[in-house]
Amino acid sequence: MDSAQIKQLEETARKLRVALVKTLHTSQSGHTGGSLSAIDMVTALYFQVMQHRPSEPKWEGRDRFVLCKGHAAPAQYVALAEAGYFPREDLMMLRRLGSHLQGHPDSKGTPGVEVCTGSLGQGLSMANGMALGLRLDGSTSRVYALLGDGELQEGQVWEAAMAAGHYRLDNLCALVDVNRLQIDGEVAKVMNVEPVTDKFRAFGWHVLDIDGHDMAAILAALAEAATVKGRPTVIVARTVKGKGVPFFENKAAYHGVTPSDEELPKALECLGEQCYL
Ligand SMILES: Cc1ncc(C[n+]2csc(CCOP(=O)(O)OP(=O)(O)O)c2C)c(N)n1
Repeated sequence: MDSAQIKQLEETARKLRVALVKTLHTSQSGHTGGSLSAIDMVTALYFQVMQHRPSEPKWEGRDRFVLCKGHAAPAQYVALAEAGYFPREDLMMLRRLGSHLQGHPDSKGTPGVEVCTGSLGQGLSMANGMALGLRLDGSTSRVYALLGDGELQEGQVWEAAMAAGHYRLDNLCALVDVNRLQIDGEVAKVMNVEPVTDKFRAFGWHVLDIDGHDMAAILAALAEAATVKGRPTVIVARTVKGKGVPFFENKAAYHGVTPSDEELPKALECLGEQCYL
């Protein structure tokens, strides 16, 4: 992958952040910080790494994506819209009654969403099931599961981590968005989950530790994960909550607070975009 292709993906990530900020401003409800921190990984997956067909969401040969930290649904929605799963205008219906874009991913409503998530801790178990099923079918499809670091406080995550190691699920790649903040403050203070890398290694995983906003590093890690045999891979991605809008960055307060009328133009300007409101 040359530098022009990486620049192109970085531009896609910027566009997704712009769409995200506009979407959350319109809905006035939803999760800003943890969506922005995950955008670079989501971009790499949907626009470079995953095999998928927006015009045929249930295509058998697709790779599967599980948004374990389901509250970051807007990050997935802007990627799905940009990829062509549904019209971009639908984003303006986020969290509206009757809309297919619920506050957390709904596989019954939204094309491209594999499973319902939002209750933290359950996603990796579902990803395990998908990976086992694909292996039984002799499929070459891969499963990608995106978790939050606060989510690692859920005990079920570690049962799933143990099972994935036990069953040697090398078609599974977990990505942990380590933005160091959860809903009510610092993960380290609420209940420390570090050292995350050592924990996954102890459960038999291949472990990579990267800067989750470095597109080249994300792509290299995902490429390495696809070559690992006999073990699942976890990419521990160090990120910034609210990434891209400096006055949202590293602030737990912006976990579930959306951009106000005053903040919208400033946020868009930070993202290199004019505001025409
Ligand atoms: C089982 C469960 N408990 C509580 C919540 C409420 N909740 C939503 S987001 C969140 C914090 C999650 O922190 P983290 O995984 O670090 O997410 P991020 O910072 O990446 O947004 C909590 C506790 C939930 N969705 N599910």
